[in-house]
Amino acid sequence: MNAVGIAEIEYIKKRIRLCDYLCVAQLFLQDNFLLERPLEFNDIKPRLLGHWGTCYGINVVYANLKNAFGKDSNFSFILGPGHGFPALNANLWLDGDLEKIDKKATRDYAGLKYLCRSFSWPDGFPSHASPITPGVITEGGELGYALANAYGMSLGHPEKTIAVLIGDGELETATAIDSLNLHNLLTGSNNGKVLPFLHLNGYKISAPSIYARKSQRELNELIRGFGFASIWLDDNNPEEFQEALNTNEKAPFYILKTEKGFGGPNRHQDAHQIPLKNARTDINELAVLEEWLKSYKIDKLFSREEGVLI
Ligand SMILES: Cc1ncc(C[n+]2csc(CCOP(=O)(O)OP(=O)(O)O)c2C)c(N)n1
Ligand SMILES: [Mg+2]
Repeated sequence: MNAVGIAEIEYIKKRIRLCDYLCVAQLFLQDNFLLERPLEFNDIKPRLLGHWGTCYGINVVYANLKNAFGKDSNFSFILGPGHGFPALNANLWLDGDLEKIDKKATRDYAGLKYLCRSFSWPDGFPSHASPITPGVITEGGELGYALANAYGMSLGHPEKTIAVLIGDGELETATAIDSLNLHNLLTGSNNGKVLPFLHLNGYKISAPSIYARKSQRELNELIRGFGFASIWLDDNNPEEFQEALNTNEKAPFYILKTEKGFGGPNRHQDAHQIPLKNARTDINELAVLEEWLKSYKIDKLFSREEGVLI
């Protein structure tokens, strides 16, 4: 990988912003998708069902991996937190991957409307990643197996690189934490490379995660005990992130520390599912939602006439 250019850095930042916007729009909006007029109660879906808190971190990792490995056909990405489906679907839509299997998911305004409106909707997309999602073979929602699956995928495929994103709550499952041992058995010239990413956003649903309660040093030592070298990533610094992906370390274990629900009105333990649950009936919550959506400046990233601008 070459030195990271300014254009790439800008692209990564804009891509994260666009996908964050699309997550909020999927979770809340049934109309007025580009905020072309003031937000009204009727623009809000009658039933709000999905997960916001994990989405930002997924968008950060996806954008950075896409930039670094997007052209490598031997690269795969496994997403542990399948409840972060708005983020996965936003990225798949943006790259035209969703359109390949769903003709309505075009990268224009009609497709954006379809993406947002059909999320968590009768006869539309489910709230979690599912087998109708391109590249997904299992039902999202059951946490714990992502890392084991990544090692399974690497077996007998030395040409492959498999990045896998795991939530900090997910790492508390017996399956996930014990899967850290697999690396001691399975790294060798016959198998591919697995790149684990821990999304340390501090919380699992409404409770603090155990790994976020450890000091940085304790966590580093724990990870080292499993045979990995931990590499900390800054969500706000794509340049550093891209350089970290270029490491010569044989057994990297990436740790991305974010604030759960970053960008939204309430963070941490209140950000897991739907912040602003009463946005369809409470004028104050509606106003906060409108400000939240506006903060991404969607008009700089997408236009009704020209489609994706980044
Ligand atoms: C095996 C399993 N147990 C419980 C749940 C319920 N659950 C859904 S999301 C979640 C919290 C996950 O926390 P974390 O992995 O930290 O993800 P994030 O904070 O990024 O949402 C839990 C416990 C589940 N999906 N799977
Ligand atoms: Mg978490």
